[in-house]
Amino acid sequence: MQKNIAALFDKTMAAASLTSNTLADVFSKETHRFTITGLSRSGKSMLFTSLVTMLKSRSEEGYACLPLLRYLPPSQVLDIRIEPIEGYKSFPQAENLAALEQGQWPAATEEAFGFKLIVRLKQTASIKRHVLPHTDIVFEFIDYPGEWITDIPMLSKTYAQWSDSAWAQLSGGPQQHFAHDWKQVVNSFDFEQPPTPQRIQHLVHAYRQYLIEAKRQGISLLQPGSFLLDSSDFDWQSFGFTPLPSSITSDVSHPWYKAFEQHFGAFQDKWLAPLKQSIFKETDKQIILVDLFEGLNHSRQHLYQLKETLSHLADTFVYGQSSWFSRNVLKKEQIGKVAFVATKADLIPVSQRENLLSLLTQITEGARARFTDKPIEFEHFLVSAIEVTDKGSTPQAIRYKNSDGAYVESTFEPVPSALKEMEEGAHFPVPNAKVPADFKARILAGKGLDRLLQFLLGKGEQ
Ligand SMILES: Nc1nc2c(ncn2[C@@H]2O[C@H](COP(=O)(O)OP(=O)(O)O)[C@@H](O)[C@H]2O)c(=O)[nH]1
Ligand SMILES: [Mg+2]
Repeated sequence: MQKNIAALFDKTMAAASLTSNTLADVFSKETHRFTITGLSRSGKSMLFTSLVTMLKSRSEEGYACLPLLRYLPPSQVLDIRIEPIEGYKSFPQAENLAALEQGQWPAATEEAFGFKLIVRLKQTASIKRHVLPHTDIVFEFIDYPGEWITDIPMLSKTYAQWSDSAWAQLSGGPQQHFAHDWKQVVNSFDFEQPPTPQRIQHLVHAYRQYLIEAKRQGISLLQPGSFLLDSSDFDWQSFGFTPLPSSITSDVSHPWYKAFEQHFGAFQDKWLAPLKQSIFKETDKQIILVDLFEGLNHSRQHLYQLKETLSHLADTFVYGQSSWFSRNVLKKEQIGKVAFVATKADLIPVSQRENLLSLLTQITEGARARFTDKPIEFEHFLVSAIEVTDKGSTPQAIRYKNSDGAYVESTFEPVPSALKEMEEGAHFPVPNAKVPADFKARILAGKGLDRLLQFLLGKGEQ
């Protein structure tokens, strides 16, 4: 059954506006909505897990790790609470920690989860202090599968436009090497036969095999990403579609064109439009997580492809809904703030992190260029949600537990600081580091979260 997620989220919105029913609440509550977003495997879920762990450790164990001490000083903070957001399943913090305990990474996200962070501050202005003892600042975080985000741009395309661009896309770049089987299926397919559910399923399954394989091989622009998830709310088993050769998409009377155009329309109306409404809502600040290691591990072409993907997604990432821009930037005459954050920085020695930052800045170039005429300020920095590696015996080395559980040292060539420094055919092997037994201490030792909190909590001052 198709769940009506639009209705679900409308309920949440209504509830949100009703809770502020006392005067004190109206004046003492400030809600900020943040998008911490990124492609699948960019490190969203791990980052949320770490943030919640750090905050809980502060409020439950009184242990304030450094970044929190600086940005949420105990002298000002009365209390920090984590609560569910109505209408969303609660973030699987306990499951994620249980996985880490077992030496495994948190499971891939297949649906949306939400949580609120409520920071209760002491009221500092003396008049206000008599009326209201405190101010609550509410931060809302939503975690969702990265596969969804790459589908949002499909909303503004017709089936034929999408099909032609997807066909061209899978015929070039590193992904063309994984599209052979799919193309062969299409070449030997008899499109004179009518599009029955069985024949459609046959094509959809072949196309899905391509998506799965390309994803495994580090390709980032895969549409529809929603088809990659087994437990998708969109019923791609019955309403699936695939790109078709232009000989078919150029003939609007072709039965296969008609069938896929109809399914594509259902995908847009029943799935993408409500999804965009509910998840990619306007937010105060955006943080876009970028994993550069998948690309470094594969090839320079993969990094170019990542750059292209980020540029394609720039509108989705930065605007969310187009109202975000007008509401938060134009009306308030503010400067929009967007941070691009490279994750998993613990996978390379500290001495190489400068290069990684420079590479990140180049990878986001195309995305940023889409906003040159807008008052948006971009920041770049690195994080590690968990510091799984240790310093090595030289500045070029790190130590970690490898997949066999042996504690090893690896010495690194310099990370390329620009795409042109990476040679054609070369790749930068990334260590396959295991989740260590002392994971909790390593979460609290994560790097860059202070910068992230500063970005989130800063009042937007320049
Ligand atoms: N070394 C290291 N690996 C990380 C870190 N964060 C994430 N990872 C790896 O990246 C994978 C994907 O992270 P996840 O948070 O599930 O990404 P999501 O798909 O954006 O939610 C994890 O399974 C880990 O292998 C980090 O801070 N350090
Ligand atoms: Mg996830």
